[in-house]
Amino acid sequence: MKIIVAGGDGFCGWPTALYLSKQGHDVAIIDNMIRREWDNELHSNSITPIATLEERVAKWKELTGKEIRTYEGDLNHYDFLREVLKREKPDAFAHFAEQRSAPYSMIDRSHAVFTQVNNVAGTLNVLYGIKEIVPDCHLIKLGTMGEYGLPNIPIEEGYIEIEHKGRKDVLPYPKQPGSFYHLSKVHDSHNIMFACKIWGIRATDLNQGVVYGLDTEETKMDPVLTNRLDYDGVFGTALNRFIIQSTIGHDLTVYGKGGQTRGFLNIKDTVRCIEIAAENPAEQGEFRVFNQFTEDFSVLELAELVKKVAAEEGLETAVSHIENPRVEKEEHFYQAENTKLRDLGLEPHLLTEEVVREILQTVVEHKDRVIKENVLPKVTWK
Ligand code: NAD
Ligand code: USQ
Repeated sequence: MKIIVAGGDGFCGWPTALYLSKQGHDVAIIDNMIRREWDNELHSNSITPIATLEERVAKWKELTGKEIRTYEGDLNHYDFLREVLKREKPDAFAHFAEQRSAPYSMIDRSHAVFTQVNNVAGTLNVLYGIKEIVPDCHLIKLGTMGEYGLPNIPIEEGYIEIEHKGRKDVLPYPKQPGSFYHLSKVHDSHNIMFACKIWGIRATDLNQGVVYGLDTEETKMDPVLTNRLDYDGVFGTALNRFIIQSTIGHDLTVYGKGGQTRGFLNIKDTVRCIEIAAENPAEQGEFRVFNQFTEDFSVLELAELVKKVAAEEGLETAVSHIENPRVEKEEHFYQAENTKLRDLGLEPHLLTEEVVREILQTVVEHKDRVIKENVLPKVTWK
């Protein structure tokens, strides 16, 4: 298949582009490199040194003979997007290209506005581009489990059957997101659902949980193919942050009680889920939702797991309950469905001590790159 990976220079998009290329798909990347600019803005960095996109795709070609075409530009420059769609005529458009940090979206008014404009308008442009140029193209959109929030009932995959005043209907599952970033994903979902209904676009919304790990078989082939890995208080995510904190002797930063429970998955499963979605496209006019995570954990469980593995590796570290910079529930019910991707063939890489050890051993090599002032969270929700 011809597949565009938008956001293909990022943490999830880069390994996905490589994996799809290895599987024999014809891949092109769109990215405006803004994630690298946010590192400059925040005086932060990826703990792993990362090559430029040009160096990355050149190395991939040298090692495998496979070409990944690249287009540097912004989804919000519609003329640029149209030209890429006309040239590529993709069968599928895997859309990772958004501002994805909840704390970044909560810095101040301008970061909240930027996040929603970048994400919501970008996706709207993609929808118009598909309608206008490649109406049969399957949109595979990265959403988030955080769209649902934390209801006191089980979370379904996208839709719920409701009986109200004697009548029944299947309706979009209620959304209670917890940041202006997570809200941007809800707005995207509504726009995509509407576009499917009125224009017959085919779309899959992948409500992804928190992704951990950094390597896939492909990114490990050469240091130039190394993936980025964030650890700072803005872009770093729970398990990855804890592992990196343990390598520099920092206390593991559990926010508040640590009973916050989320769905998680290994980056190795992210790339496979995109392949599964692409190879089993939604029907014309269908707005399909898959919950893309493999296991759920509380953040305290993850911190305890990292502490144990780190100790076995000779790294003494403590779990610290620091004041929660977010407004969120710290103890709550959590039960979410995730059968649709498994039914289509996903075989999860589950989280074991061995997996934590492997990530830890990789990041420990780069621990001198950690900018220590960036580890504690500085952005608050209030
Ligand atoms: P990332 O920031 O590492 O990558 C996103 C890429 O998109 C970056 O390379 C950035 O330069 C590019 N980009 C952003 N806006 C763009 C625009 N307007 N035009 C062109 N390129 C643009 O993020 P990631 O962790 O790889 O996440 C990818 C997607 O997956 C996001 O949509 C995110 O919301 C979703 N997701 C991520 C996680 C996670 O734990 N990382 C979990 C669930 C969902
Ligand atoms: N947390 C801690 N300590 C930390 C970091 C986080 O206790 O050092 C807690 C947070 O308070 C939160 C939970 O861990 O309760 C998850 O936070 P996170 O920063 O790991 O993830 P989140 O902000 O939810 O965002 C990440 C990605 C985002 C994606 C989302 C999936 O950055 O792009 O959409 O995970 S989900 O959480 O399912 O919405």
